[in-house]
Amino acid sequence: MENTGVTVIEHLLLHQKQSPMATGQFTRLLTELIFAAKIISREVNKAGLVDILGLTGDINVQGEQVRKLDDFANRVLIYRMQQAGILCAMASEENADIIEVPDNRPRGDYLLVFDPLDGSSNIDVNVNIGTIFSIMKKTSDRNYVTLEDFLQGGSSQIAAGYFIYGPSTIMVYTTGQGVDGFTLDPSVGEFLLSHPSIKMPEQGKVYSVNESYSCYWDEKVKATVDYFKSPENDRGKPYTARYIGSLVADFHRNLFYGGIFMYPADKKDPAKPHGKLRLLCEAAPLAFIAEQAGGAATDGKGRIMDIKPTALHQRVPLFIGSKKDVEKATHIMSGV
Ligand code: AHM
Ligand code: MG
Repeated sequence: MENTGVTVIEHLLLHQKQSPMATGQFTRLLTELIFAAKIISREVNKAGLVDILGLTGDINVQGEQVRKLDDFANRVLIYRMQQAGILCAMASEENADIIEVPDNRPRGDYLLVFDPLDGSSNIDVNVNIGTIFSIMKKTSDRNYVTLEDFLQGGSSQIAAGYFIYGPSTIMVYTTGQGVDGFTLDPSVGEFLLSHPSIKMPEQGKVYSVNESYSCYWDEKVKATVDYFKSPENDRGKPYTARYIGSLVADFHRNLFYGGIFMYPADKKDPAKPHGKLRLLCEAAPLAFIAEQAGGAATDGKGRIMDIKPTALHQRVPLFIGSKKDVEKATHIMSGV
């Protein structure tokens, strides 16, 4: 008989069984999230066929134009997750403030932060995009949620992951016990375990950075990028440049092939004094995955996972990927 594989739900239930304290709430949360991602995946797959490409005409909290698919993904996630009865509140890259679960819906203790459609400038040209998520628990015993509840360091994450909508739709996630990847089999509508216990190569061959901003970089960033391009680096030959402009896709490639993704601060660009990427919905969840896969993530000085956020949409410089490559970048960045 055909080996039909382990579904992500079976995988979750197996882990739930191994944890005597588990109540099933977390499994239910991920089940809802997976369902929302399947809906988004379906819509992404038919994006060229329906009137869903292009801009909505709105500007989001980040000052960027909102694309229709961005908006669709955001609304699906908010709606499904509000109904689930496991969350007390959410935060989305697209919304200025936290999103509370309405009073008439049951609430749980979990907090969900997400980037509904990362890499959205690529939507209209059929390049990989993704949904990034981070799950935390409310630590206060107040019966309401405030911004403060969300300002937890990356190390407090209970789980983190992403869905990448590419030639296949893949889910990668961690709960702090390694990283597993699941591929959506569209014929049965299930995510099947395709990449168990993912390990990132200790050193890679790829560097990913938007080099057109080099005129805005300070000397340390320039020296860091020059290192990866130099034939005199630790590899003895230049790294290969790969930059998709979709963080989730650049990260996913480097997770398997090894390498480093960099989005440094643009010191001279008033729009990006702290880089572009957001700590809570992009850098921290991917840092959790990178570390669990044997990689690393820093802001050029210290671990992303150690940064205590001060604002919901805080941005950070990001150096993430293979351990040796990130260590090298951090070493050069800190001028040691
Ligand atoms: P988004 O979440 O609005 O799509 O923005 C984040 C994206 C990342 O996916 C990507 O790494 C980066 O922005 C690309 O930015 P740039 O075009 O400045 O290189
Ligand atoms: Mg993003």
